[in-house]
Amino acid sequence: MDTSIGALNSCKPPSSDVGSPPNGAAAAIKSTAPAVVSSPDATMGRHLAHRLVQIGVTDVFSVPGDFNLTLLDHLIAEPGLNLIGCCNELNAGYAADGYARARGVGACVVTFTVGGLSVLNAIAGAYSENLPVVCIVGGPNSNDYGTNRVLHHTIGLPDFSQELRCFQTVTCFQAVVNNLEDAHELIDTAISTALKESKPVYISISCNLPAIPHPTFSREPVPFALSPKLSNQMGLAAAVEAAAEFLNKAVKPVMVGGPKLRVAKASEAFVELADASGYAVAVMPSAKGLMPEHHPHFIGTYWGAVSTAFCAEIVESADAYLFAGPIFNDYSSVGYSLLLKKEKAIILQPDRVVIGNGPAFGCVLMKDFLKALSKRLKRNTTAYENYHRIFVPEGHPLKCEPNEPLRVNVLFQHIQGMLSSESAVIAETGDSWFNCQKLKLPRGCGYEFQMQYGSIGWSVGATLGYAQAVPEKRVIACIGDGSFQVTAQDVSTMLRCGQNTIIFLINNGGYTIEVEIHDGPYNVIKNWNYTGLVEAIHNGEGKCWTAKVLYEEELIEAIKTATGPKKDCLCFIEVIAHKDDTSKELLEWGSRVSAANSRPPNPQ
Ligand SMILES: Cc1ncc(C[n+]2csc(CCOP(=O)(O)OP(=O)(O)O)c2C)c(N)n1
Ligand SMILES: [Mg+2]
Repeated sequence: MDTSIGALNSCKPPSSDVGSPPNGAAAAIKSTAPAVVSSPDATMGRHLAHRLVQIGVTDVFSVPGDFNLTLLDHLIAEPGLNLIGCCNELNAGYAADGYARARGVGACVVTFTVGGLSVLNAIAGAYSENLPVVCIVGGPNSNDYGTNRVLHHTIGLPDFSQELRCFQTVTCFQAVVNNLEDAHELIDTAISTALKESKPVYISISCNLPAIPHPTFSREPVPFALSPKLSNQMGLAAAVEAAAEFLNKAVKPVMVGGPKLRVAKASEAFVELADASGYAVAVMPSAKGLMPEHHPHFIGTYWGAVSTAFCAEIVESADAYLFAGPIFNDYSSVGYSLLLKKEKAIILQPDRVVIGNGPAFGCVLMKDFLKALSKRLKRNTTAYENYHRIFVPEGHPLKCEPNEPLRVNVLFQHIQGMLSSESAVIAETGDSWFNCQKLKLPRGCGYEFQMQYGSIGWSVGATLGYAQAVPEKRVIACIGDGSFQVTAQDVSTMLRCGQNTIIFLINNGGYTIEVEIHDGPYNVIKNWNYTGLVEAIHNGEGKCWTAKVLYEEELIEAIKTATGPKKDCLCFIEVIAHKDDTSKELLEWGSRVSAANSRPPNPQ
C-alpha cells in the first residue's frame, strides 16, 4: 500500500449534531417536572442526574467509593435513572462505551484516583472510537484543594492533579468541580462538549458538594440546543465539483466505508450515494455494521489480503475509490500491505475531503458532501458487475463427523444462523475479530467491536452496556478465553440486570491471535472451568444457563435451548476448540502484522 494514505487521517474532533436524547427522555422530563426547583432540591447532584436523563442516559454504570457516595444518592433519587453497580471500574467504563454505541451517549461514575485510574483504559478506548462517554469521578472535599494534605486513594503525595493529568490525554474536556459558583457552567460545558465532539469527558465532583442547594440549580436544566456544524457552502460546492469530475471519468469506481462514518453520522448519506451511483460498495473491517450488508451492491469487507472473497480484487483493481471515514492503521492495513494508490483515492473525513494527490477541502461535512455528490455522479455499475461476474460463493464448512471435535468454522456457521434484526453481535479482540467479520449481517442486526484500541476484555463490559441500552435486541457476544479472563466478573452484573445475552466463550487454551503474530510460552493460559465460574457467579440468583460443548451436535442442542426454553436467561456456552483451529484470515494477517512489527531499524 501507499503508506502515505494512512497519514491523511484527520485527528480533528468530529462534528456532530447530537444533543437531544434518542428516546424522548427530555420530553419526559419537561412534561413531568416543573421548571422551578424547590430550594432544598436545587442541588448539583440533582442537576447532573437530570441532565444525564435529558441527553438519553437512563443507565449509569458505577462503582461506589467514599468520594462519590453523596453524588450516587442523587443519581438513585432520579426517577428516570438506573444506577448499575459494576464489579470494577474498567468494566463500568466499557459498559458506558457499549451503551454509548447503542444510545449515542453513555456515563459512568467512579471514585477518586483508585477508581479513576482503573477506568482510564476504558475511557481511552472510547476516545479512540469517538464515543461520547461522560466519566464522572467523586473527588476530594472542596476545602482540601490548595492545601498540602495527603489524601487516601492517592499515591501519598499532596497532589490532587494526578488523576486529572491522566484524563487530559483521553478526554476532550475536563471539569474539576470544587466550588458551587461555577459548577453549573462546568458540568453543562463538559456534557455538551462530549456530545458536540463525540468524545469522552471527565468531570470530577468534590464529595461535599452534590447535596448543597445553590441558586444556579433553581430551575430545571433547559435542554441543550447544540448548534450544528455547518459546511462551508463554497468549499462544499468546490469539493463536489472536483470529486464528480474525478469519479465521472473513472471506468470502474468503488466506494469503501470506514469507521468514522459513525461519528460523521453519514451512514445514510453513504447509502444514498451507493444507490445513486451504482458503485460497488465495501466496508473496512472496523466499519462493519455501519453499512447495510443486504445492499444490492455490497461486495464485502475490504481488508487487503484478508478481505472477504473477491472484494480486495475489485477494490484494488478499481481506477478510483472513495473512502468515507477510513482509519488506516497497522492492523486495518494488514501490516501496511494494502495495494492502494493515493492518486486513485478520494478520502473523506468527517469534515474534510482530499482528492487524489490533488486538492483538499476543509469545513466540508461528510454527510453534506455525500448527499450533494449523489446528485452529480454518472451511474456506473461496472465494478459491481465485474464482482458479480467473478464471484463464486464461498464453500460452507463441512458438517463435523459425529465424533469429530467441533471446528471454529462450523461454530460460526451456526452463529450465522442465529442472526436477525433482533440480534446484535459483539466481537472481542482475538480470532473472534476475523470469524465475526465473516458473518453476514441481516437487515437491522447490530455489530460492534473495538478495532482501533483493541483492548482485550472490552467485550464483557461493552456487552453489559449495549444490552442495557437496547433491551429489545438479543446480544450474541463472541469472546476468547484469554479476553474473558480479564473482565469476567461483570457477567454478575448482566445477571443482576436480568439480561438474556448469549455468550459464546471460545476456549482454545490461549492467546491464539498472538500465537499467529509471534509465538512463545506466554501465549498459553491457565485453563479455567468457565461454565463452573459462571455458575459460581450465578450462585442461584438471576436467570442463567450454561453449557460446555465439544461436538457439533452438542452445539446445535445448546443453541436450540438458548433460543428456546432458555431465551429469557443469560446463556453462556463454552465452546472447546483446538488451539490451532483459527480462521484462515488470522493466519495471513498474523504473518503480515508480524512482518510489520519486526521491520529492522532504518540505517542511521
Ligand atoms: C488489555 C490488553 N492486553 C493485551 C493485549 C494483547 N492481546 C491482543 S489479543 C490477545 C489474546 C486474546 O486471546 P483470546 O481472547 O483467547 O482470543 P483468541 O485469539 O485465542 O481467539 C492479547 C493478549 C491487548 N490487546 N489488550
Ligand atoms: Mg483464546
